[in-house]
Amino acid sequence: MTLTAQQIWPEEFAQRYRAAGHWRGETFGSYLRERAAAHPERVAIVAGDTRWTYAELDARADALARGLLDAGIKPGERVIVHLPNIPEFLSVVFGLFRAGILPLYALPAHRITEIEHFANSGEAVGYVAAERHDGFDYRALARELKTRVASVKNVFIVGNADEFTSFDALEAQGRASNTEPVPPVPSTVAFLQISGGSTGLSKLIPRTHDDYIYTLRESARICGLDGDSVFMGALPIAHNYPMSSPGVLGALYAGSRVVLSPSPSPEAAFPLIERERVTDVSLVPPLLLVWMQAAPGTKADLSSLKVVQVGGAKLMPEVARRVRPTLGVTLQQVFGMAEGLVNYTRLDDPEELIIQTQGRPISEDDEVLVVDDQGNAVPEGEAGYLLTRGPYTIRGYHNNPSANARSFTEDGFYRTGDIVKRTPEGYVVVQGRATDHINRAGEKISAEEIEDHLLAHPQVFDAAVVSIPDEYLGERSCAFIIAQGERPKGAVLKQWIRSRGLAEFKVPDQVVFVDSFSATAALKVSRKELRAALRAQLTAQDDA
Ligand code: OOB
Repeated sequence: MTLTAQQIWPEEFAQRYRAAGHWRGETFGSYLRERAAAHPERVAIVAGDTRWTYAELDARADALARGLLDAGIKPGERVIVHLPNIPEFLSVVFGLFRAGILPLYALPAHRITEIEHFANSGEAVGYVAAERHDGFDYRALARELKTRVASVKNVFIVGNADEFTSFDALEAQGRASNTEPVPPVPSTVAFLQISGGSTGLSKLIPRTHDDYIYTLRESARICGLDGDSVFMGALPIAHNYPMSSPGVLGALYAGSRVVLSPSPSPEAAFPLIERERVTDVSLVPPLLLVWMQAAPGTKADLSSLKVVQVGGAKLMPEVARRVRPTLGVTLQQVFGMAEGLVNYTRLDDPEELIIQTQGRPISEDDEVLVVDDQGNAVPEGEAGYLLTRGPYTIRGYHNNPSANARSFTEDGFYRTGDIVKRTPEGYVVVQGRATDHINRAGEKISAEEIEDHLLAHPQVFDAAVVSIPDEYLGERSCAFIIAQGERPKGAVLKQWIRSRGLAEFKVPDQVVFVDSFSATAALKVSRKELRAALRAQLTAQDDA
């Protein structure tokens, strides 16, 4: 698959980004090969008792590339990668990259409804999963997926594969093969990431080798990663943030060691930090709170930690202020999006900038506009909608003209949906957002998507899903329901969402029954205004 005309950067921009040295013609396959040649014996990945050197990761990626091509998957085709934080995540994505096959990343929490949507919209031909994770059997999901989406022909399972191809068999086959993968073109799409799904279903985000590797190189530099760094992947690494800001891929770019934690809980992560002398980790705000609560009482030695990054959702300044005293580390705020733009506070910034802002863009070529409803720039220091374009922000979603018409301006700026202010130093302070989704501990939930599922329940007449401020999660989801006839129990509706094959984080935290949407709310013309009125109503009750 090559980029469609709509998605490609106009030639004058591409030339500028190349001339500036941002796009250097590297590919994922080539950078891993170079690192493996430079320091073959250095440990690249640690997970449990597994330790792979750079040479080993490189060899496994080669074998998997051959195995995948021999299985009949063609360069340019898409394979869904639905794996938890295990080493095979990295060997298979590098194998796919090397074969020119595109990984399409799904989160471990996703279930059949989401995976089916990704498979259809990405026309996926393959699916890779682990046998089980967190008590869920992904083989059952694979079976269902194959019956629902005819294009999915190949299923590879890490562990006991049952009727599917085992990952070990795939790799062994590749080791014995002479197939020579053709290196992909750096300016073409390397993988598809998924959007937070602010309106309706998740959209697919096409990222190229050139643009994404630029962010890895710069992120690793900004975050101070080098051959002595030990980066922990604690959040699910399929997320753009722990994958690339600088994430596991940025750490491997820098020749650092990656330690994968099976869970981000202090119980799992702290002993690993001590054992592997972890120096850097990325967290979301609620996890930061849990870590700060657990750190003073832990027996584990956390003294190796140097930098804790926090992003994905707004970090409150009063929490930010406690990070250095509690954990003895430098805090780095990260405000980014899978569509592109990433902002970081710099490690040597004055403490107040680190505490009060969400940082500044990676690149001098990131164009950032803060505009009002009419699209005019607001005066410095005032809040407005954040628009952006640049050397690693997409120009369009995969195969989605209607979303593209909504989300991009005619001159190629991405409408982030975030409301921000800018400081005189050019740092961004996130104020809120214009789009109607719930940011639940960094997981984005589309109100519309959940409302549609609720409306499918026979006892639901109408539903509005809104975000409610939550001390721990940042935001939680609340479903306002007008029942059709007898009111079902809230728990029944929650179970209904689960039974629809959706990720657990999308199950409403709270269900509130109302007889009607209040007079003011009902008068509102759009769903968006209705949600805002309901949110205000509940918040007012909570305050009373
Ligand atoms: C990251 O990526 P996504 O695609 O899951 O979500 C992007 C959205 C942003 O538009 C913004 O609404 C919110 O998440 N967000 C933040 C934030 N970081 C992300 N809101 C307030 N403060 C922050 N620090 O979440 C993501 C991707 C790459 C790096 C970091 C985060």
